[in-house]
Amino acid sequence: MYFTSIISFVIILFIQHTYEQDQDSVPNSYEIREHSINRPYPGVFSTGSSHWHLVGNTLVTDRYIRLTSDSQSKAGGLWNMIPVAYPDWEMHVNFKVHGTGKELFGDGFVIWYARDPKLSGPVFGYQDYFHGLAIIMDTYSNHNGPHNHAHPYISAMVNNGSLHYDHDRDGTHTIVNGCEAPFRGRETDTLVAIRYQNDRLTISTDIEGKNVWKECFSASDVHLPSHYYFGFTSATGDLSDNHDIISVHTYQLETSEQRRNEDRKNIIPNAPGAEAERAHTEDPSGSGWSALKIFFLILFLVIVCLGVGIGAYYYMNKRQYHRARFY
Ligand SMILES: [Ca+2]
Repeated sequence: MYFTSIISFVIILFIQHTYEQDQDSVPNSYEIREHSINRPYPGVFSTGSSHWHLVGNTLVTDRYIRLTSDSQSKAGGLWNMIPVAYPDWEMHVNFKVHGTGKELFGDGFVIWYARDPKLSGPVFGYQDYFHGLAIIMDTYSNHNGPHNHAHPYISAMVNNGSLHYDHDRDGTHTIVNGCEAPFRGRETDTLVAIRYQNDRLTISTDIEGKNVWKECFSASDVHLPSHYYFGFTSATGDLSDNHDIISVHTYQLETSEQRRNEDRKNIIPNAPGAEAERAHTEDPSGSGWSALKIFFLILFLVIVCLGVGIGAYYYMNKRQYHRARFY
């Protein structure tokens, strides 16, 4: 008992020494420098000594980290290579999405808490069927019809590797929750906060230059393991935009002792409150007629069978009548 107390004391001293306490931004929390990035940016990226890695077309200037520039068919990523060992956290991301397009621009970017860093693929530059959490900052509306909404739109998706992100439906088939947030092309700073504490995910924005957080949504029953990685990816296709990360501040939040002692490493990401995945269906094209056609076909076959049956009955009766006469 005495020994564990000493160990705890040493750990507390170590935490206070290593992490800046930032009571102003998030109460009862410590900023984790290893999971934060700010100007001036580190001198090196993507080396053995750096814990921030760049993927694809990402470029760094002294003012921003640009995941994609405003040109077609670009994809880039920024990944932190130190797994998140603490269960509860809050991340503040200062970002900027802008470009020359007035009506047509896209596609947006994603903030990841994912098992496998540095991959690339079709989901805003990252792989589909991923493991973890995606906060999707979607600027282009691919989908019109039921469940559609205005863009830009912020949504969350939790995946255990089995779900497909459907761009054609803007991910509405797998969404945990979301909100409309006109963050593109703002003159003022645009920020998003992602808080994950006690299995509750809360997204807030500060995009109106008021220095106030406004809740986008909050969802309970979101289960995420520890030891995943933070990352940022974006991709352009026919449409394009600049997708810039300006700064990231990550805070370790207070965690109950019970939660601290849980084996959180092996939790399978899941969010039972999310939309049940719907099959990708094409837009209606007169499928109602096929049932009617089947009905008429069956009716026709019944009439034919009846006709044949009645005909055969009369034919047999007639033959028996003839036989009776001759013998
Ligand atoms: Ca979209």
